[in-house]
Amino acid sequence: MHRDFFPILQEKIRGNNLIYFDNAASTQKPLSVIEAEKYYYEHQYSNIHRGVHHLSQVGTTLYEEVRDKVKKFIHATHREEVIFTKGTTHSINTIAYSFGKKFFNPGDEVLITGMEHHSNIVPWQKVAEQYDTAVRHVPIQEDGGLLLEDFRKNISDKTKIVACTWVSNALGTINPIKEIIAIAHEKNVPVLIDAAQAVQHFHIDVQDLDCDFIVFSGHKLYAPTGTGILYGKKHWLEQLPPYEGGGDMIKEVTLSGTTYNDLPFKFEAGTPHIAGIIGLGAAIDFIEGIGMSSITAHETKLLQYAQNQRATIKDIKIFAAQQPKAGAISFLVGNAHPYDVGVLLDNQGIAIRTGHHCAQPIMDYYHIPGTCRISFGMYNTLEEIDIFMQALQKATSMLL
Ligand code: 7TS
Repeated sequence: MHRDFFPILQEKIRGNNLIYFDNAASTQKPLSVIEAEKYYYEHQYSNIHRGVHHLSQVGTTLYEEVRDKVKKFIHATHREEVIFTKGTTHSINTIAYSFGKKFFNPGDEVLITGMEHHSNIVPWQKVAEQYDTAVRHVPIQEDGGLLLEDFRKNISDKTKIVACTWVSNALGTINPIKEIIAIAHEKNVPVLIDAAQAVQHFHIDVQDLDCDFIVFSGHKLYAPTGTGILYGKKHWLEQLPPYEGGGDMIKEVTLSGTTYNDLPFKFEAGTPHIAGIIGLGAAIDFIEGIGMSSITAHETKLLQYAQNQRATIKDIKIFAAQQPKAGAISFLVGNAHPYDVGVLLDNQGIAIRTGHHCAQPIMDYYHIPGTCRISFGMYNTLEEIDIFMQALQKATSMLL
């Protein structure tokens, strides 16, 4: 599906056709995204939001048009609810810092889950420590899911915010995020959704979800690295203090004090990754040209096919096999070390991810050092899965 748009898929790896199954780490870029960045640098480049000159105005218009595209893409109510960041990690750090500074007090609690990526754990721990606030978590279950009942049990008057991933990067599990948001809202607790592994796989509608904050990275959405989105409901963002200080985020600076700019600029200090954001706009155009629902349908077919092929691999254990999933499958074969499996597959031109996937609490829960993870993008095919299964058989027969 749409492979011709992605130049890198023509590459040979050690003489083999590249099979790229590491899309949860980052997706490859279509030519239109690469060209959009290149065109900007060749014909339109200068800094934005500052100059009266032609190029600065062109750049500002292009950059701000992407804000409107993102607003439409996630169905936000207001364009100023869309903040450009460097990525998911930067977005979560922004909210953890700003929300914590405004609302955390000793004895308060942040509720996360046992299946978060480190970037939805560590920022909360760092900020909570500062205010003597506790970070609690909803435990992961043996089947790779979370229980709604555990959210009900763990949200109390002390809970200031819930921060939860929509899709687990390490297991692929899709969490019942709408129900989680509803449970938190019953107790007037806002929710931040980490959509880093969701936004590239299915349609997001922030008004339908009623989430308070949602974050994701451009580079997992076929867009350039160094770009990300922080969406927040306007009434929340208006209340929060800025995270970083510098140019663009100010209204007036004197040597004795500063007043801050309005949304969204209050959260966008310094020169942003202008070319990257323009590339993000091109990626959204590209995805909308194909249609998110056809991407979802194609990837679901790949996932089901790959899970059904597991019978062909002796001693394979797929984690969270019964859970609804998007994008990723995590597995181990016998006692073969994931790293060894990864190297042997790489020798055959197949890129997979091995290790703890920056989700060490999940690995601790299962008492394993890591897993092998294959993760799909819109351009992967059933034939690639067949080749992968044969390569995996070959690799594990050497190791076991
Ligand atoms: N949250 C989730 C759920 C993620 O999967 C990732 C990156 C992040 C946050 C951080 O995103 P970043 O763009 O700011 O780095 N996940 C992965 C992965 O699974 N393999 O490499 C990066």
